[in-house]
Amino acid sequence: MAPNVSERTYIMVKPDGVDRGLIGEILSRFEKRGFKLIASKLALPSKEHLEKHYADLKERSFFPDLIRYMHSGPVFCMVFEGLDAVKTGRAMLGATNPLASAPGTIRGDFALATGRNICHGSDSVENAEKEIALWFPEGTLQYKLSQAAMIYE
Ligand code: RTP
Repeated sequence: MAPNVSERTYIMVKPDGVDRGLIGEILSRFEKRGFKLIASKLALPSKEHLEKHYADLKERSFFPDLIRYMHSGPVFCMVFEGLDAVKTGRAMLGATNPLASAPGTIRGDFALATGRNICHGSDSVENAEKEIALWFPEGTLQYKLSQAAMIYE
């Protein structure tokens, strides 16, 4: 079976990452890895929008703090496409708690605390599709990278 090079993942630089000037660094890591950027924007989401994004966590004790943190400034929203985009994206982010994140991962290089872990990445293909629909109701782009043959066999 041909590999699925069209898998999509939703990656979001959180307010602390935007404030610390890490948008370019994070975007660049995904670009350099070979992923194709098919949507991006800076956004100031409402609390209601963030509650939808994190709906699975609404019973957790940290939920109010999480929404407050995510609502403290702009976020930078991206959709990347490529082979195993979800799993590889999570590996590039590192663990939820930066203490458990290996150096070389985004959180392992730039974060210290779980509640300020600078970047979000979808945790399953199903959630990626839901998150892309929530953050990019206008849709994503379709185009070919001229270097695709140098990234995939
Ligand atoms: P994310 O959704 O932001 O990519 O993070 P994740 O999958 O690695 O972790 P998840 O369990 O979905 O938690 C979402 C975000 O909530 C904050 N959090 N705080 N204080 C705590 O114990 C705690 N646990 C999670 C983090 O910002 C985490 O990324």
